[in-house]
Amino acid sequence: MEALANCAVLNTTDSLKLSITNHLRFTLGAYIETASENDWYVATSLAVRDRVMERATQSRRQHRAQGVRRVHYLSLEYLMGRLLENNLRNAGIYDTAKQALSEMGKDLDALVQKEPDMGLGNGGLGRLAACFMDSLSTMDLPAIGYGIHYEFGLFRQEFVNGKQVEHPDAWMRDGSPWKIARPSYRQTVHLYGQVIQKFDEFGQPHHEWMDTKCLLGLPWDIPIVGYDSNTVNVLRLWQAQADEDFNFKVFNEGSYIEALREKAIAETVSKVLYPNDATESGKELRLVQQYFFVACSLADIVRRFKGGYTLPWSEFPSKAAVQLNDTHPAVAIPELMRILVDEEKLEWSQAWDICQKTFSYTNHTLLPEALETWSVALFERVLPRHLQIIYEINRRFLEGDVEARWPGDGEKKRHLSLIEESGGKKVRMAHLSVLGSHATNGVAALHTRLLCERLFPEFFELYPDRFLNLTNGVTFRRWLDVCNPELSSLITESIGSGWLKDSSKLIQLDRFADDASFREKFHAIKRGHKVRLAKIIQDSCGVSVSPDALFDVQIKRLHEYKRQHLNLLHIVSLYRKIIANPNLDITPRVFIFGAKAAPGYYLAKNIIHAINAVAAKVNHDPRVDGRLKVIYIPNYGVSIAERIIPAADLSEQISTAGKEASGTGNMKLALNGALTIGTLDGANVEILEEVGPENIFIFGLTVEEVTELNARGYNPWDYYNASEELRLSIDWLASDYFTGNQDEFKPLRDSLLSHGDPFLVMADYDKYAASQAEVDKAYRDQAHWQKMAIHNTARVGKFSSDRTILEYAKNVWKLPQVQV
Ligand code: GL7
Repeated sequence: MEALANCAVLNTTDSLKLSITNHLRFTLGAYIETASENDWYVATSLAVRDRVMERATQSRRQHRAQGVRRVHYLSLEYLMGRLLENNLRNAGIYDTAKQALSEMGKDLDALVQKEPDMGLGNGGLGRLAACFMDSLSTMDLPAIGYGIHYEFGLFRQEFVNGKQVEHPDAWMRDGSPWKIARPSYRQTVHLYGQVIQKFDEFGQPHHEWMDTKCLLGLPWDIPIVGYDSNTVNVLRLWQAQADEDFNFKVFNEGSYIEALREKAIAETVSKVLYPNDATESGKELRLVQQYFFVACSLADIVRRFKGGYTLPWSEFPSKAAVQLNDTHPAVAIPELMRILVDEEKLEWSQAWDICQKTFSYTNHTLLPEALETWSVALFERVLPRHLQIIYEINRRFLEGDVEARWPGDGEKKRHLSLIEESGGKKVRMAHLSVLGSHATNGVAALHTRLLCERLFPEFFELYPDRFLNLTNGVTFRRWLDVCNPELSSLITESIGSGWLKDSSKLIQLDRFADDASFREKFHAIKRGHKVRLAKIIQDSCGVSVSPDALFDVQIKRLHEYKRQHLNLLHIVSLYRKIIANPNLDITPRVFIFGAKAAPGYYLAKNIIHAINAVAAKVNHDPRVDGRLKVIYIPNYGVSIAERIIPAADLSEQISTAGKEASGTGNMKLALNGALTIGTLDGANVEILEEVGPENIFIFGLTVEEVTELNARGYNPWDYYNASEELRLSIDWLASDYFTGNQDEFKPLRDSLLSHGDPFLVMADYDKYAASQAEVDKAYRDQAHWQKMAIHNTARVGKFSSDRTILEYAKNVWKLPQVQV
């Protein structure tokens, strides 16, 4: 029987062909002759899934049998992108599948494009979670990712007259072959209601949370295939459902529509991803989303603990580590306390000890507007028992450790309290996260230093051993092997295989920088990607660009601190120079942007409009004669990033120093041989250390200089008045030249001048322009440029998410690697 089942999932061409045809016929009910491309994509994915699910079951069984500790990664966002090609390559059956399909007259590369992106995240934080899932499986670590099964992911971006317009992203309208419903693990979640104190027969008080509203959470599992590993972990995403299909009483009274209303309301909880990046909006639905997925996930973890072993609760942390991806899941801390104290009747102090041993917290930002707080009034209404628990945690903390360290110091207590008292009481989720965890980490060395020195100085003083740095990384499978298979093959030909799983081997490529024939191949691969991207640009933007121009790329969320407008001002200035001097000798460049703005972020949207308006002029001005092109590729996301990154020559990482916690796009671009122009911010600092100062363009104010300048009193007008180039560029941009309306970009101009230029664009402009002039010069010496590019690829092995994940496993989770 088993032999029969196994031969149906062999990794041979014939077995795959059989699986695909069977899925076409029996799962999809399609005729092979008339099946659509989408049918073929689905059938192929299901054939792959069959092979992978077997390994998922084996992995689970083995982890359970060995009773090993598991990590549970809690994240409100997972930016997975497409899965088919990634899974085929990671499972080592890409070539077999390509062959099988080609024997059936189908082109795998075309089918792969049929898959919609799974865009359940906003930016770096969500994509990091996806890279981590890949590394956890690849490194054979027992793990489960938990999140929300959003019906609508990040909005689709369109430009109408150069302005961003948002459309819903119905990524799973046609279902998804990768997800599997697990109705037997459904959970019930309580919300709202009230808390009553009751007493048992011995006069001991306890709390009962009653009159609650109920929601159901249905889990969907997505298998995560490791590269060259048998481990298949799962990503478990919760979908909200009403706890009764409809209200029979109302139904019987004849109001069918009313009866279904409650159901519709319940389902809104997992309906849509909040489209804000690094900011929080304090909305009730968002708090409900957070609690919903946290409560489902913890109940799932507790179910596994109770079902699998008969161990005392003190052993819980030895079986389960829980990582909080930012503060979004921080309500897990009072939720575990509630389970342990109210339901399992543990002593408070024992429960608290278990909590702190179980949780660890990653901070991803220092931006004050991104540090989550919840109004106490809202919190009390939605989660009354959790608020009581938070108060009790706070009371014990302030009267205990804080009082012992700083006796009678009210000021210190105000700083450290979990409750912010000024301007309407608020719960500080970052404080709760630090206090409820045994480890708090930043995501780059500089960021961690600032975390300890500036964001949590008192916590750091109290608990110095709880803070550590874990510099971010990216999976080299997706961000090199899948998106740049040509370069991946060239590397393997040159230094052998193995580097995809042990990125420290990549350094062996370094010596090839001096090999002219290698440089030629490296360059040819880059050029091939530029040709391909040029075609995409032609199709999506209607602009033709030369693959021999320098491709200068800024791809990331649109945010003032990331300073796309600094880039834009430089473009405007080049445009002016070309018009002023028709024979200007300048390296032809294509400036490529990709970025979505939060729908309510008006200034960010104004910047998008400005870039598009400048693009429209520059690209069609005969005086420019093709020397400059400005391209804004719409609807930036994982799949288009996979096309842009291998084609980039220059990587723009130009945030105000101290603002970008790490960045991960910087790593992906360097890995694919793009040179960085950047500030000493986030992980750029470490990229500089790795590639060497001769292979990167660093400019601008340092963190210390930014602090000093602000303390001195920064006045952007000084820079405006001092630099004619800058002044004319800004005034021209804000004139009617680009849109016919002189007020169109007033918000942008005002932000830089009358509103004080909070991100120091003006202060860094001259140094940026000078650095760009160096880039211009350097690109003319192609042999040297290629050398620098090869050094970048060869020297960024540190930035593999495998390295990051192994550091988490060793220093935070204490997890074993388990061969399946
Ligand atoms: C971010 C940081 O801004 C970014 O620098 C970092 O690389 C990423 C992953 O650690 O996390 N923080 C944040 O709130 N978002 C990020 O991308 C949205």
